[in-house]
Amino acid sequence: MNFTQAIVRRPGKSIVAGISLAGGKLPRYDKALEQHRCYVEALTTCGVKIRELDALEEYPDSTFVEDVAVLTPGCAIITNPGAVSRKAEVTSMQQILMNIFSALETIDSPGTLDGGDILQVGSHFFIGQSKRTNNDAAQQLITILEKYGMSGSTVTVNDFLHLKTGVTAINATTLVAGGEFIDHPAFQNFDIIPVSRDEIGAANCIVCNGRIIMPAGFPETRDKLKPYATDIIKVDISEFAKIDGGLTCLSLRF
Ligand code: CIR
Repeated sequence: MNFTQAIVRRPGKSIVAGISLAGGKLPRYDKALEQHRCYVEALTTCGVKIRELDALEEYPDSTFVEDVAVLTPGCAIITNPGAVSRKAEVTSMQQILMNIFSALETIDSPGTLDGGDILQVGSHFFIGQSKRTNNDAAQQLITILEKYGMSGSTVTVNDFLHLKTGVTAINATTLVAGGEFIDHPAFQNFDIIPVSRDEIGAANCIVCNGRIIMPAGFPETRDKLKPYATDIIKVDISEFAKIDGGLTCLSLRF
């Protein structure tokens, strides 16, 4: 998990209208902006060059750039997000990725896929089948991956918004996982760092050039992760969590 670059998009004032499963408190724009700044700083500390895109006010969830593309060593894949209000977010990302990647692929209707459902471990991609990502899209993605010498397989997601809300990779053989993914058959060949119910938000971490970026407020998981990194950077993403956003969804890393 070595990255040199990341794409992020500043949240807009419209973030208060982002989709929320729980429908609880609304994010505060000023606080979200400050948390986003700290997130960018954390990636920069990891040695990543940031391309920061302007806010797209017409799309309240557009700060969650991870959902609109899947970046692989062979190609960039433009997704077809599962939420209707998010579909048009792909247009501007396609323009940007066209200038970076020589090969661009797309997931097409009736396939729907959110990048948050894609967990890459080496050259294999686990594809969460969730409320946002369907089997049609999963099969399209597997065909694309195989064309470029990679592979994919599906994992059913029942209890989380996305696959990576509940499980992320720490290295080629180790995952940090919560809930249904702690002892899921799809991950039986991995060492699992389990996240307790109280710290479920900590299952979504970013490993970047030897460091781990994790959400603030999860001391038990932080201690478990310490042996796996030269440094652990905590970032408070409470405003994004109010609308079901985690750490990974705020960037596209490559
Ligand atoms: C949504 O429901 O689409 C946004 N409110 C949250 C997206 C989070 N993205 C992610 O986990 N990859």
